[in-house]
Amino acid sequence: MSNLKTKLHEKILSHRQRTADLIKNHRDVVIDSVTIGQCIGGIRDVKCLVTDISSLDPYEGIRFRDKTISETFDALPHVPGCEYPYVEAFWYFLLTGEVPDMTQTLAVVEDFDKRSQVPCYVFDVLRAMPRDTHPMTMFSAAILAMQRESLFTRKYFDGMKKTDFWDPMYEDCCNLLAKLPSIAAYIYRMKYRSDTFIPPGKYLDIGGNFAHMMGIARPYDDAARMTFILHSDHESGNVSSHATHLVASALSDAYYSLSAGINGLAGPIHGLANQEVLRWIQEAFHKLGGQVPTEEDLREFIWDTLNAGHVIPGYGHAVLRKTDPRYIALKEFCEKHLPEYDLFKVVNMIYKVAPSVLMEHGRAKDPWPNLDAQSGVIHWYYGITEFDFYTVLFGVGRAIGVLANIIWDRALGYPIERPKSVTTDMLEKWAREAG
Ligand code: NMX
Ligand code: MLT
Repeated sequence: MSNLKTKLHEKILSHRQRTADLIKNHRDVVIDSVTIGQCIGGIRDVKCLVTDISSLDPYEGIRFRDKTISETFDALPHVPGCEYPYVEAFWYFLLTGEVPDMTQTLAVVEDFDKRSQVPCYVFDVLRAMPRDTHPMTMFSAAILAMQRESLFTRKYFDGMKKTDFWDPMYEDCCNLLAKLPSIAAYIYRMKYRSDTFIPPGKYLDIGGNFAHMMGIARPYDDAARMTFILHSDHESGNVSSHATHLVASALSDAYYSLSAGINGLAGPIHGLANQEVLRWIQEAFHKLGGQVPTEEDLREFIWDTLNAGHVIPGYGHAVLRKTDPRYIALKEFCEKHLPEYDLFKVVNMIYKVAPSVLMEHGRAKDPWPNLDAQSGVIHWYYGITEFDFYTVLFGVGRAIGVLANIIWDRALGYPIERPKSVTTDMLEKWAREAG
């Protein structure tokens, strides 16, 4: 090790003790309006973000514009002959809080169709990247590459009134959102289907078009609609939403902001957990020589994972304290469309075993599954077994929520986000003063 690195390592070891002591012995000391525990511990539960797009109760789970998941699915206009609503109707609903009728919905479908053509240079950027680049890196790079298209940035530097900021932001967000399904499908087909691109269809909604471009037959269009809607928003404090909002608060445009949010989503304990769930299940199969695990096998495998110091992917949550209703909604889809599928049975078995193991382990505050525990099995069933693609599907959905939010951020003129930091010395002084 270099001198510098050795010195740094010594410093880290002694500093860790100080931080651990503050958390263990002084976590409830209040400094201004937060505790030392919140200040060091990921700002948990501090109420300092505003959004009307969705709200999250620890026991009920998500509401979109005050509607539960099933109320949302029931209220919005459905694609004729399909089980799930138009994603475009959901976008209208998230932006306005009003349920659109079919005419209003079809107007958004038509508008998105006009905005959906991806500039050729985006494909050049993707093709220039090594083919083993992670699909989330490709997705984020494609979004960032399009930043030159931003109307907001152009109009801002031309001179624009603050009350007009929302307008080009709206245009940027619609332009971006309309292109994401094509970009996602392009990445998939380039990486995993021998570079065979399927051009977008005409007069199709987002879900229908995505299934078409992926080359997957019905009812994958419904699986896509459901996936995009369920992953859209989870109030504003989660990493991808917060990162998007934070970057947008510097008046960075939608391209910069969404790319930042997608980078946050790519973390293994945030959105990337959906790929990790399938990787982990495959490891369990592998360990058992390809056999479907029994409950006992699974219990042992879960303990092995925990004892190795790893998390059980798809389980736990920073806010939720019961089974994620998005998990339930995905499970209902599986019960209808793939009830006898072995992998779905394994996912159910994990649900039966993992919470009690996590409770016995005693670390996780929430031993219940989140949506990532259930989403991958659906895509696997329809032939997308390349699980490192799953977070891109999360990302297309998440874009709907975070883009709706940053349009409203501009509309309401929220200021640049700038919390205050303190030093460990200060924390220790306040801890001493509090006794
Ligand atoms: N398996 C093992 N340990 C866990 C788990 C889990 N699934 N969940 C939490 N813990 C541990 C956590 O690592 C922490 O350990 P330590 O004391 O050593 O630091 C302890 O339990 C307390 O953590 P919590 O306060 O319960 O959870 P926190 O709010 O810090 O983190 C998650 C929330 C979601 C990051 C965490 O539950 C986790 O890592 N889950 C597994 C990964 C996952 O499914 N992420 C997806 C979340 C949803 N999404 O899509 O973003
Ligand atoms: C999300 O959908 O963003 C995740 O459940 C994580 C979160 O809400 O913190």
